[in-house]
Amino acid sequence: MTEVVLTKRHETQSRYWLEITLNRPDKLNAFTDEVFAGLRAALTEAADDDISAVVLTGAGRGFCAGQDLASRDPRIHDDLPDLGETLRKNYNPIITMIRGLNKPVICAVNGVAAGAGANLVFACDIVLAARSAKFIQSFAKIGLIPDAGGTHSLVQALGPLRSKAWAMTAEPLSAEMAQGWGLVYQCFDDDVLMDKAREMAAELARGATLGLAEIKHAMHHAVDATMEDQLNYEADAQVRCGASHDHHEGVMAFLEKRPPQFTGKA
Ligand code: LHQ
Repeated sequence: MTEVVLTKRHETQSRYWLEITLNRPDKLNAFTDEVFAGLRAALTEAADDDISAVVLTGAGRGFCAGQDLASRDPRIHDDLPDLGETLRKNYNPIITMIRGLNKPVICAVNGVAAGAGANLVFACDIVLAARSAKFIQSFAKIGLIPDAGGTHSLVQALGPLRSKAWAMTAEPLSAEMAQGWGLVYQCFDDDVLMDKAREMAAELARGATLGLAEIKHAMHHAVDATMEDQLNYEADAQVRCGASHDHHEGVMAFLEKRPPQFTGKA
C-alpha cells in the first residue's frame, strides 16, 4: 500500500533535517485517519534530537485540502459526527506537536491549501509558497468555523476584521496576496519552490538549533504576554542561549573572521 505520509532524512555537514510529504495526491492530500497517523509518526521522527530542521510539503498539485469530506458523507453516516472528538484526537495534537518542536518547521506550500490544510500551514514557523498556490478557509462553505488553530493564528497574523472577512467569505487567497497579508514569508516560481525550501532547511539545520528553538518559543510566548512578562521571558531564554556552545562558537567565529561551526547542542 502507498504510504500516505513520506519522510526523508537529508544530511548537511553531519547535521540532519527531515522532509515530510503528505502523499495522497489524487485527493489533494486531504486528511484521513491514515494521514493523521502518518503525520503523527513523521512529527515524532522530527522530534528526534539529531533532526535540526523540518520541511513539510505535499505531493502532486495540492498541499492539503483539509478534512477528507468523503469520510463524512452524510449519505453513508447517518449519525451526527462528533467533530470535537475529531479535533481533539487528530488535529489538535498535530498542531501542538509542530508548535512544540524545538527546531524550525518550514512549510513549502506547493499548491492549494484549504480548510484545516490551510491552518496546518499557519502552525509552521516559516511559510514558503509556490506562486500557483492558494489558500482557502473553506469552513464557512460547510457550516463550520476555522479549526486546527486557525482562529488563533489568523487573528494573530491578520487582526480580527480581516480574519473574519476571509473566514466568512471563504474566498481563495493567492500566494502573492497571502504574502502581502503576512501569511507567507516568500513566494517562488513553482519549479524552484522545493529547491529553495531544501536550501533553507539545510542552512537552518547547520545553525544554532537551541537558539532557533528559543526564538520560536519566545515568539509564541509573546502573543499572550505583557511587555513586562516578555522582558522577563527574554532574559530567561537568553540565559539558556548564552550558556550554549553555539553562542560561544558564534562569537568566536565572528571575532576570528571565519564561518561558525555550530553543533546545535546546549
Ligand atoms: C477531496 C477534498 C476533500 C475529499 C479535494 N475531501 N476529497 C472538517 C470536518 C471534520 C472535522 C473537523 O475539521 C474539519 C476541517 C476541515 O478541513 S473543513 C474543510 C474541508 N475541506 C474543504 O471543504 C475543501 C474541499 N475541496 C475543495 O473545495 C476543492 O477541492 C479545492 C478548492 C481544495 C481544490 O479544487 P480543484 O483544484 O478544483 O480540485 P478538485 O475539487 O477537482 O479536487 C481534486 C480531487 O480531490 C477530487 O477528487 P476526484 O476523485 O473527483 O478527482 C476531489 O473530490 C478531491 N478532494 N478536496 N476535502
